[in-house]
Amino acid sequence: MPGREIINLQVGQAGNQVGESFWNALLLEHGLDQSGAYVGTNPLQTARLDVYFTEVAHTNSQSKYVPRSIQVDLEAGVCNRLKSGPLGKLFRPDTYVTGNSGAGNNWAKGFYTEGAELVDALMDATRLQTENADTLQGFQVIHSLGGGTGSGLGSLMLSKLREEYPDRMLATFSVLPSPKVSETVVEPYNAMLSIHQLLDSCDLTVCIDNEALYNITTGMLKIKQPGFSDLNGLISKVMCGVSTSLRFPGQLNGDLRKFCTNLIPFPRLHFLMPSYAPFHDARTQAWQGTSIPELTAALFDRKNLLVACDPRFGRYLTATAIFRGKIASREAEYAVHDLQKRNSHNFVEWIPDNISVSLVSVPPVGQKQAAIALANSTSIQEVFQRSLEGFSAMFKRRAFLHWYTEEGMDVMEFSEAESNTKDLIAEYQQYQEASADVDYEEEQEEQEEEGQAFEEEQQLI
Ligand SMILES: Nc1nc2c(ncn2[C@@H]2O[C@H](COP(=O)(O)OP(=O)(O)OP(=O)(O)O)[C@@H](O)[C@H]2O)c(=O)[nH]1
Ligand SMILES: [Mg+2]
Repeated sequence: MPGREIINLQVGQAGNQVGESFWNALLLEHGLDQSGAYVGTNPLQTARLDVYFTEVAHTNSQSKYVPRSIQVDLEAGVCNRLKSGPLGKLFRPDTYVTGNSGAGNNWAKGFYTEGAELVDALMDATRLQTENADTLQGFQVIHSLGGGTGSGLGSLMLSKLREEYPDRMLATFSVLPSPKVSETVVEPYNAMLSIHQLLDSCDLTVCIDNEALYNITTGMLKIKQPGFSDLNGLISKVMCGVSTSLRFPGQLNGDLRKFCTNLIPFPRLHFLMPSYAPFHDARTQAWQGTSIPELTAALFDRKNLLVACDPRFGRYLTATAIFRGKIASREAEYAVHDLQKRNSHNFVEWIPDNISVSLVSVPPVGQKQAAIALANSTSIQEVFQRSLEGFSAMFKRRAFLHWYTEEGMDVMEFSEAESNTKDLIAEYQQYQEASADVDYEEEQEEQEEEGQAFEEEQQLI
């Protein structure tokens, strides 16, 4: 039986702020008010509410739906704002886990010192949630990679979850730092130390790049000085979009495991890039294309990606496109396959049928139709390259390292993170260049034969 419940964990400032935006959007889509009471009319809204919500008896006649979510931060400020904000009554009070120091943008504090002190409480809160789940499918983590808590404690938490729930799926929505949005100089350190962990300790990472969000808000949406709420509005659209197949009945990729099966051909290459269309310009009320082929073209266009890289310079290993609203499935399938045919050099030919298409009749609130894609493209190496350059420039001179070593971290871990990221970039490049002509088995045999010949030669000598 496929798994059902997902537990959301939002960690650190970005995690909780993005999380608030995500839950707000989810409430609207499922016809729930801000206290979790159902006020909608469409039965599709309630069919799979149990994926993200626990139903609790509220009054005699009505239930309340409580998010299956844990809110974590090493300082209490952001969580306190959440508690006293419009969603204050939504979350269970015992699902907040906070410290009082913060990690001061230091990954080592999040992973080794301050965070390590909070992680047991965090796992206790998680256990309370898992014990109430019938068939848990897995966890989703929302965090940033540039600070100290979401990145460091987020990584520690993932390794603990992997240890305790080895057969459950672990997905992350990870916000990558950009100098256009933040001025903290050590962010490339924190990001790369996190990527080093994410490679092993989770199954799927949806990459959300503040650089791309900044470009979309200032360029396409013409917002002069975008704030986090502008960026988070875009993230929640995408989070709702990619989770539609988990939240509405009868969908392709209906649980996290199927998602991974179809999108992740190699376990390390699990960093996915989301895209969305149409982006809506609130001021001009302009729509960025309405026909299905236009929506489809936008999904595979660099401008609509939430990751700052250019897919034209890489190749798609896999992708999934989700269309929302009243859209004919034949038309959607045709548009996607037509695009793929016309740009076949951008898709690896050794994974046939590597784009899946699904349809959800419920559109996002306030829109008639929309489309979302999640792609596994080798061009994402550009993002890792950007982090690596920022990292290596400082690491060469050992700049700012004392902040980390003072927390007991070994410099070796920095070197390992650097070489692991270099390897990852090389792996993407290798699959980008791989063609279907090579017979893998033959290649393996040849290599073995060569090896044997070499050994025999050695023996003769
Ligand atoms: N998109 C988005 N990015 C954010 C938000 N808040 C912070 N960031 C980014 O996240 C990074 C900083 O991480 P935070 O999430 O603030 O840090 P933290 O996890 O709370 O860790 P510490 O405060 O260092 O303990 C920077 O790259 C910021 O630009 C947010 O609400 N939305
Ligand atoms: Mg913080």
